Amino acid sequence: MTDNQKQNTSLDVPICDSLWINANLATMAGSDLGIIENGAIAVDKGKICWLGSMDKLRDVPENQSPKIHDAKGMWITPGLIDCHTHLVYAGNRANEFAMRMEGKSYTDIAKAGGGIMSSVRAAREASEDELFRAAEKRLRSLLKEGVTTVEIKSGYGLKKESELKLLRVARELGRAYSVNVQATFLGAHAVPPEYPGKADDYITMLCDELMPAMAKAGLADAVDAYCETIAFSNDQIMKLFSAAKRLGLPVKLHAGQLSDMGGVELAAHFQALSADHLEHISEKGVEAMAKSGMVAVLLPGAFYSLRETKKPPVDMFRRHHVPMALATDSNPGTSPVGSLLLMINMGCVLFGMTAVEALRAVTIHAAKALGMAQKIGSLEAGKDADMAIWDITHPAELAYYTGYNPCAGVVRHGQFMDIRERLA
Ligand code: DI6
Ligand code: FE
Repeated sequence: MTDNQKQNTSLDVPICDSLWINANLATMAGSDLGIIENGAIAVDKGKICWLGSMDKLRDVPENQSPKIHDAKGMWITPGLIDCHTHLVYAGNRANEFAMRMEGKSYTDIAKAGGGIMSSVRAAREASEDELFRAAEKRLRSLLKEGVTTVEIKSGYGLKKESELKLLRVARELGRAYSVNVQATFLGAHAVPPEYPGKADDYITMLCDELMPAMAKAGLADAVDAYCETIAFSNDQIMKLFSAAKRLGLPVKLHAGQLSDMGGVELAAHFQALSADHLEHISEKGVEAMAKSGMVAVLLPGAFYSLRETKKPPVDMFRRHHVPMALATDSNPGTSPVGSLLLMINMGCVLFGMTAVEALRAVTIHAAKALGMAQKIGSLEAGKDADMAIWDITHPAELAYYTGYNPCAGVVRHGQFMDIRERLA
């Protein structure tokens, strides 16, 4: 291209309040990493207003003085998104982990009164402040790794005030750390002791009493349920999802984790945002997901911690063009995980995803699993300026390392946050 042509295609820096220069961009736009080497990003009022190659930029107009950030050749990706966590809980279940390592099964422990019920007792007893302080340690671990959006489920209260307490703590974590928190109601996580053998009555209480109160208080952005032999049936979930739809809340579903109950087909009928776990899903279920545009959220932390052997059908998701997301499933029983970067590595090593798939799985596909792909998940003009800055030489390093965090900083709504400051 002649200098004159270049001159014609180049432009003055657009009106912006900050400009990131000398950066390699992995935008996740399109169908791969969307790489722009030696690029720049202009941010205005918390949104990306321009991005492209540095050599397209002429000068900053005289009447402008954006804050210039020199990335010095580091990589910038969209802020990472952990789209499936049970982050707010009290205590831990390390004792149960030890029991499992001595041969007890997760189901045996649950049947003996442990498992989710153990965490329910702890969460009901804990104050909001105690729950906040317990959860913020886990949130800080994610934020250090460039996470800018976290989905947080309830599900350890299983009665009105306790469930609302967990959702309030989730909202408060978002405010305190200026991280984007998507709160999900998971009252249908297990049948509480107040309803012994009366799962139907419990679902009725959720639909008629708890969920309307929750929606009125604006405490949840979606509704989830646990479709499993040890949890809730398709009919019970159908009733719950119908109530969610009446309240204008999107749905998602824990499905196919230990068995295939056809829950995914049911979720597709309700245009669910995602189905999560999916180790036991059938091809018919994958086809239903493809048809309804659902995201497959894969949770290698639970697979690993439970020492499962049946892997989710990654190749089937590929063949049917079902987008795959990865998340920590951070919870005290099956996935006490503090690292989303490790999930990227496990998505590749344990589940056979490519590095490109695994990186898109914690950015644009995770955004889609939260119904937020128009707002976050890729570096594109008009989207929120939520970005992560990495001291790496290629994005594949984010899938390559285990136990090493190359995150050099985070930008949330256009505001640079020095990780050290943010977590002081
Ligand atoms: N699937 C899981 O792996 C977690 N919940 C769910 O629906 C387990 C949660 C726990 O054991 O506390
Ligand atoms: Fe989960």
